[in-house]
Amino acid sequence: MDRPPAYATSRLTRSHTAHSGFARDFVEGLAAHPRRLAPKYFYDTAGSALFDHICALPEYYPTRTEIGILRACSEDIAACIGPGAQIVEFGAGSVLKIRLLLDALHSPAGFIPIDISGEHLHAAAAALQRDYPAIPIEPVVGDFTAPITLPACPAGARRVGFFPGSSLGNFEPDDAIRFLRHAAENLHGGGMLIGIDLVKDPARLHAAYNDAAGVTAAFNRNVLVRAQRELGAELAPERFAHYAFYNAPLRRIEMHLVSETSQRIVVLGRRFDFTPGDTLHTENSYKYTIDDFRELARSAGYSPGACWCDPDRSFSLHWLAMQ
Ligand code: AVJ
Repeated sequence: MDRPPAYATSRLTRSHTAHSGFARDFVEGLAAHPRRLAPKYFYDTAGSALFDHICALPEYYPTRTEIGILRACSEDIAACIGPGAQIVEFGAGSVLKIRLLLDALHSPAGFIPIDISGEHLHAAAAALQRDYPAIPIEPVVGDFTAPITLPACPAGARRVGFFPGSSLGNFEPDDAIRFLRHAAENLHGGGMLIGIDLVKDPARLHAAYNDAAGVTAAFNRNVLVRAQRELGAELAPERFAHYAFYNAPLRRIEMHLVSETSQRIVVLGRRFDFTPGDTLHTENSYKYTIDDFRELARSAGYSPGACWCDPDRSFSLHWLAMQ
Protein backbone atom coordinates (compact mmCIF):
# COMPACT_ATOMS: atom_id res chain seq x y z
CA MET A 1 0.00 0.00 0.00
CA ASP A 2 1.19 3.50 -0.75
CA ARG A 3 2.37 5.47 2.24
CA PRO A 4 0.29 8.66 2.61
CA PRO A 5 2.43 11.69 1.85
CA ALA A 6 4.20 12.89 4.96
CA TYR A 7 2.71 16.27 4.21
CA ALA A 8 -0.87 15.06 4.89
CA THR A 9 -0.12 13.38 8.24
CA SER A 10 1.91 16.19 9.70
CA ARG A 11 -1.11 18.50 9.81
CA LEU A 12 -1.87 16.69 13.06
CA THR A 13 1.25 18.10 14.67
CA ARG A 14 0.20 21.72 14.29
CA SER A 15 0.32 23.84 17.42
CA HIS A 16 -1.98 26.75 18.17
CA THR A 17 0.22 28.55 20.66
CA ALA A 18 0.89 31.39 18.23
CA HIS A 19 -2.80 32.31 17.99
CA SER A 20 -3.82 32.11 21.63
CA GLY A 21 -0.75 34.16 22.53
CA PHE A 22 -1.60 37.14 20.34
CA ALA A 23 -4.41 38.49 22.54
CA ARG A 24 -2.33 38.24 25.70
CA ASP A 25 0.87 39.59 24.16
CA PHE A 26 -0.92 42.46 22.39
CA VAL A 27 -2.52 43.68 25.63
CA GLU A 28 0.64 43.11 27.69
CA GLY A 29 2.76 44.88 25.10
CA LEU A 30 0.46 47.93 25.06
CA ALA A 31 0.54 48.05 28.86
CA ALA A 32 4.35 47.94 28.96
CA HIS A 33 6.73 50.92 28.99
CA PRO A 34 7.99 51.34 26.33
CA ARG A 35 5.17 49.70 24.37
CA ARG A 36 6.27 46.68 22.37
CA LEU A 37 5.04 43.70 20.36
CA ALA A 38 6.96 40.58 19.27
CA PRO A 39 7.74 40.49 15.52
CA LYS A 40 6.38 36.95 15.17
CA TYR A 41 2.89 38.52 15.10
CA PHE A 42 3.63 40.12 11.74
CA TYR A 43 3.16 36.78 10.06
CA ASP A 44 -0.53 36.13 9.55
CA THR A 45 -1.42 35.18 5.96
CA ALA A 46 -1.47 38.81 4.78
CA GLY A 47 1.76 39.60 6.64
CA SER A 48 3.55 36.58 5.17
CA ALA A 49 2.53 37.74 1.68
CA LEU A 50 3.77 41.27 2.47
CA PHE A 51 7.06 39.81 3.67
CA ASP A 52 7.44 37.90 0.38
CA HIS A 53 6.87 41.23 -1.39
CA ILE A 54 9.60 42.86 0.78
CA CYS A 55 12.04 40.12 -0.26
CA ALA A 56 11.60 41.15 -3.91
CA LEU A 57 12.08 44.90 -3.31
CA PRO A 58 15.12 46.57 -4.91
CA GLU A 59 16.21 48.05 -1.54
CA TYR A 60 15.90 44.79 0.42
CA TYR A 61 19.24 43.13 -0.41
CA PRO A 62 19.31 40.26 2.18
CA THR A 63 17.10 37.75 0.34
CA ARG A 64 18.63 38.04 -3.10
CA THR A 65 22.15 38.23 -1.69
CA GLU A 66 21.66 35.08 0.37
CA ILE A 67 20.16 33.27 -2.64
CA GLY A 68 23.21 34.31 -4.66
CA ILE A 69 25.53 32.85 -2.01
CA LEU A 70 23.48 29.64 -1.83
CA ARG A 71 23.72 29.28 -5.63
CA ALA A 72 27.42 30.08 -5.87
CA CYS A 73 28.51 27.92 -2.92
CA SER A 74 25.97 25.08 -2.99
CA GLU A 75 28.59 22.38 -3.55
CA ASP A 76 30.72 23.48 -0.60
CA ILE A 77 27.61 23.82 1.55
CA ALA A 78 26.36 20.35 0.57
CA ALA A 79 29.79 18.92 1.45
CA CYS A 80 29.57 20.45 4.96
CA ILE A 81 26.05 19.11 5.49
CA GLY A 82 26.94 15.66 4.18
CA PRO A 83 24.75 12.88 2.75
CA GLY A 84 21.47 11.62 4.23
CA ALA A 85 20.60 14.77 6.17
CA GLN A 86 17.12 15.60 7.46
CA ILE A 87 16.83 19.38 7.17
CA VAL A 88 14.82 21.36 9.74
CA GLU A 89 14.08 24.93 8.60
CA PHE A 90 13.15 27.49 11.25
CA GLY A 91 10.68 30.09 9.96
CA ALA A 92 10.37 28.55 6.52
CA GLY A 93 7.96 31.08 4.99
CA SER A 94 7.61 30.40 1.30
CA VAL A 95 10.32 27.68 1.29
CA LEU A 96 12.19 29.09 -1.72
CA LYS A 97 15.75 28.82 -0.46
CA ILE A 98 15.44 25.16 0.49
CA ARG A 99 15.05 24.26 -3.19
CA LEU A 100 18.60 25.41 -3.87
CA LEU A 101 19.81 23.34 -0.95
CA LEU A 102 17.79 20.22 -1.83
CA ASP A 103 19.10 20.40 -5.40
CA ALA A 104 22.69 20.36 -4.14
CA LEU A 105 22.41 17.87 -1.25
CA HIS A 106 23.38 14.23 -1.54
CA SER A 107 20.36 11.96 -0.85
CA PRO A 108 18.55 14.24 1.66
CA ALA A 109 16.50 12.16 4.12
CA GLY A 110 13.71 14.64 4.66
CA PHE A 111 12.64 18.23 5.13
CA ILE A 112 10.76 19.70 8.10
CA PRO A 113 9.76 23.34 7.50
CA ILE A 114 8.55 25.08 10.68
CA ASP A 115 6.51 28.25 10.34
CA ILE A 116 4.02 30.22 12.39
CA SER A 117 1.82 31.05 9.37
CA GLY A 118 -0.12 27.82 8.77
CA GLU A 119 -2.00 28.55 5.57
CA HIS A 120 1.09 29.99 3.91
CA LEU A 121 3.27 27.07 5.06
CA HIS A 122 0.91 24.30 3.94
CA ALA A 123 0.48 25.79 0.47
CA ALA A 124 4.25 26.17 0.09
CA ALA A 125 4.97 22.66 1.43
CA ALA A 126 2.41 21.07 -0.90
CA ALA A 127 4.01 22.77 -3.92
CA LEU A 128 7.45 21.69 -2.76
CA GLN A 129 6.29 18.08 -2.26
CA ARG A 130 5.00 18.00 -5.87
CA ASP A 131 8.43 19.07 -7.11
CA TYR A 132 10.39 16.73 -4.79
CA PRO A 133 8.20 13.61 -4.64
CA ALA A 134 11.00 11.40 -3.29
CA ILE A 135 11.78 13.56 -0.23
CA PRO A 136 9.45 13.31 2.78
CA ILE A 137 8.27 16.84 3.59
CA GLU A 138 6.66 17.27 7.01
CA PRO A 139 5.62 20.87 7.74
CA VAL A 140 5.11 21.86 11.36
CA VAL A 141 2.95 24.91 12.10
CA GLY A 142 4.29 26.46 15.24
CA ASP A 143 6.33 29.07 17.03
CA PHE A 144 9.97 28.08 16.89
CA THR A 145 10.77 30.53 19.70
CA ALA A 146 8.86 28.15 22.04
CA PRO A 147 9.51 24.43 22.70
CA ILE A 148 8.23 22.43 19.76
CA THR A 149 7.82 18.69 19.02
CA LEU A 150 9.31 17.60 15.71
CA PRO A 151 8.51 14.49 13.66
CA ALA A 152 11.00 11.65 14.14
CA CYS A 153 14.37 11.61 12.48
CA PRO A 154 14.66 8.62 10.11
CA ALA A 155 17.08 5.92 11.28
CA GLY A 156 20.60 6.62 10.12
CA ALA A 157 19.84 10.23 9.14
CA ARG A 158 21.43 13.19 10.83
CA ARG A 159 19.46 16.28 11.54
CA VAL A 160 20.72 19.63 10.26
CA GLY A 161 19.17 23.01 11.01
CA PHE A 162 18.61 25.64 8.32
CA PHE A 163 17.92 29.16 9.56
CA PRO A 164 18.26 31.54 6.61
CA GLY A 165 17.33 35.19 6.11
CA SER A 166 19.02 36.54 9.23
CA SER A 167 15.86 35.83 11.20
CA LEU A 168 18.15 35.20 14.17
CA GLY A 169 18.51 39.01 14.14
CA ASN A 170 15.02 39.29 15.67
CA PHE A 171 16.37 37.89 18.94
CA GLU A 172 18.23 39.88 21.55
CA PRO A 173 21.79 38.49 21.48
CA ASP A 174 21.25 36.59 24.77
CA ASP A 175 18.04 35.09 23.43
CA ALA A 176 19.84 34.20 20.19
CA ILE A 177 22.30 32.14 22.24
CA ARG A 178 19.44 30.45 24.10
CA PHE A 179 17.66 29.72 20.82
CA LEU A 180 20.80 28.22 19.26
CA ARG A 181 21.37 26.04 22.34
CA HIS A 182 17.79 24.71 22.19
CA ALA A 183 18.08 24.13 18.45
CA ALA A 184 21.23 22.08 19.05
CA GLU A 185 19.27 19.84 21.43
CA ASN A 186 16.49 19.35 18.84
CA LEU A 187 19.09 18.60 16.19
CA HIS A 188 20.64 15.86 18.32
CA GLY A 189 24.16 16.91 17.62
CA GLY A 190 23.69 17.76 13.95
CA GLY A 191 24.97 21.04 12.55
CA MET A 192 23.29 24.25 11.51
CA LEU A 193 23.41 26.38 8.34
CA ILE A 194 22.50 29.94 9.25
CA GLY A 195 22.23 33.23 7.34
CA ILE A 196 23.37 36.40 9.10
CA ASP A 197 23.05 39.97 7.85
CA LEU A 198 26.25 41.94 8.34
CA VAL A 199 27.03 45.35 9.85
CA LYS A 200 27.38 47.81 6.98
CA ASP A 201 26.82 51.39 5.76
CA PRO A 202 23.82 52.66 7.78
CA ALA A 203 22.39 54.30 4.65
CA ARG A 204 22.02 50.92 2.95
CA LEU A 205 20.44 49.42 6.04
CA HIS A 206 18.10 52.37 6.35
CA ALA A 207 16.96 52.04 2.73
CA ALA A 208 16.28 48.31 3.14
CA TYR A 209 13.73 49.02 5.89
CA ASN A 210 12.32 52.21 4.37
CA ASP A 211 11.48 51.13 0.83
CA ALA A 212 10.12 53.69 -1.61
CA ALA A 213 7.02 51.61 -2.41
CA GLY A 214 5.95 51.55 1.24
CA VAL A 215 5.71 47.78 1.49
CA THR A 216 7.68 47.61 4.75
CA ALA A 217 5.35 50.28 6.16
CA ALA A 218 2.32 48.16 5.20
CA PHE A 219 4.01 45.09 6.73
CA ASN A 220 4.59 46.97 9.98
CA ARG A 221 1.03 48.35 10.11
CA ASN A 222 -0.45 44.97 9.21
CA VAL A 223 -0.03 43.87 12.81
CA LEU A 224 -2.61 46.52 13.77
CA VAL A 225 -4.93 45.38 10.99
CA ARG A 226 -4.54 41.86 12.34
CA ALA A 227 -5.48 43.06 15.85
CA GLN A 228 -8.62 44.68 14.44
CA ARG A 229 -9.64 41.49 12.69
CA GLU A 230 -8.58 38.83 15.20
CA LEU A 231 -9.06 40.63 18.51
CA GLY A 232 -11.79 43.11 17.55
CA ALA A 233 -9.43 45.92 18.51
CA GLU A 234 -10.77 49.43 17.90
CA LEU A 235 -7.91 51.37 16.36
CA ALA A 236 -6.94 53.29 13.23
CA PRO A 237 -3.89 51.68 11.55
CA GLU A 238 -3.52 54.61 9.13
CA ARG A 239 -2.92 56.97 12.07
CA PHE A 240 0.29 55.13 12.94
CA ALA A 241 3.41 55.94 10.94
CA HIS A 242 6.06 53.40 10.02
CA TYR A 243 9.37 54.39 11.63
CA ALA A 244 12.51 52.32 11.04
CA PHE A 245 16.08 53.40 11.81
CA TYR A 246 19.50 51.93 12.35
CA ASN A 247 20.60 52.11 15.98
CA ALA A 248 24.33 52.03 15.28
CA PRO A 249 25.65 51.54 18.84
CA LEU A 250 23.36 48.53 19.30
CA ARG A 251 23.88 47.36 15.70
CA ARG A 252 20.21 46.86 15.06
CA ILE A 253 17.40 48.14 12.91
CA GLU A 254 14.46 49.14 15.08
CA MET A 255 10.95 49.29 13.71
CA HIS A 256 8.25 51.23 15.47
CA LEU A 257 4.69 52.37 14.84
CA VAL A 258 4.45 56.02 15.83
CA SER A 259 1.10 57.56 16.70
CA GLU A 260 0.42 60.58 14.49
CA THR A 261 -2.49 61.85 16.59
CA SER A 262 -4.03 61.65 20.04
CA GLN A 263 -5.90 58.40 19.89
CA ARG A 264 -7.05 55.44 21.89
CA ILE A 265 -6.79 51.72 21.24
CA VAL A 266 -9.64 49.76 22.82
CA VAL A 267 -9.03 46.03 22.96
CA LEU A 268 -10.50 43.24 25.09
CA GLY A 269 -11.98 45.71 27.55
CA ARG A 270 -8.76 47.68 27.99
CA ARG A 271 -8.01 51.23 26.82
CA PHE A 272 -4.60 52.51 25.79
CA ASP A 273 -4.12 56.20 25.10
CA PHE A 274 -1.54 57.51 22.67
CA THR A 275 -0.39 61.08 22.29
CA PRO A 276 1.31 62.19 19.07
CA GLY A 277 4.80 60.67 18.89
CA ASP A 278 4.09 57.72 21.22
CA THR A 279 5.58 54.54 19.80
CA LEU A 280 4.90 50.84 19.70
CA HIS A 281 8.20 48.99 19.17
CA THR A 282 7.49 46.12 16.75
CA GLU A 283 10.88 44.72 15.71
CA ASN A 284 14.62 44.62 16.24
CA SER A 285 16.80 43.24 13.48
CA TYR A 286 20.34 42.78 14.79
CA LYS A 287 23.32 42.88 12.45
CA TYR A 288 26.61 41.15 13.23
CA THR A 289 30.21 41.19 12.13
CA ILE A 290 31.46 37.79 11.01
CA ASP A 291 33.77 37.51 14.02
CA ASP A 292 31.12 38.58 16.51
CA PHE A 293 28.65 36.06 15.11
CA ARG A 294 31.20 33.23 15.26
CA GLU A 295 31.88 34.15 18.88
CA LEU A 296 28.14 34.09 19.64
CA ALA A 297 27.84 30.65 17.99
CA ARG A 298 30.75 29.38 20.08
CA SER A 299 29.12 30.53 23.29
CA ALA A 300 25.95 28.63 22.21
CA GLY A 301 27.96 25.40 22.00
CA TYR A 302 28.74 25.25 18.28
CA SER A 303 32.01 25.02 16.47
CA PRO A 304 31.84 27.59 13.64
CA GLY A 305 33.16 26.18 10.38
CA ALA A 306 33.06 27.61 6.86
CA CYS A 307 31.57 31.06 6.24
CA TRP A 308 30.42 32.18 2.79
CA CYS A 309 29.80 35.80 1.75
CA ASP A 310 28.87 37.81 -1.34
CA PRO A 311 31.70 39.88 -2.87
CA ASP A 312 30.44 43.09 -1.14
CA ARG A 313 30.30 41.29 2.22
CA SER A 314 26.71 42.36 2.70
CA PHE A 315 25.48 39.02 3.98
CA SER A 316 26.97 35.82 5.35
CA LEU A 317 26.09 32.12 5.51
CA HIS A 318 27.71 30.10 8.31
CA TRP A 319 28.22 26.40 8.80
CA LEU A 320 28.07 25.64 12.52
CA ALA A 321 29.19 22.16 13.51
CA MET A 322 28.69 20.82 17.02
CA GLN A 323 31.55 21.20 19.47
C1 AVJ B 1 12.65 38.11 8.60
C2 AVJ B 1 13.51 39.14 10.56
C3 AVJ B 1 14.95 38.64 8.74
O1 AVJ B 1 14.71 41.69 9.93
O2 AVJ B 1 15.12 41.90 7.82
C4 AVJ B 1 12.05 42.81 6.85
C5 AVJ B 1 12.03 41.05 8.74
N1 AVJ B 1 11.35 43.43 8.78
N2 AVJ B 1 11.72 44.10 6.78
C6 AVJ B 1 14.49 41.42 8.75
C7 AVJ B 1 11.82 42.39 8.14
C8 AVJ B 1 11.28 44.47 7.93
C9 AVJ B 1 13.35 40.44 8.43
N3 AVJ B 1 13.60 39.11 9.09
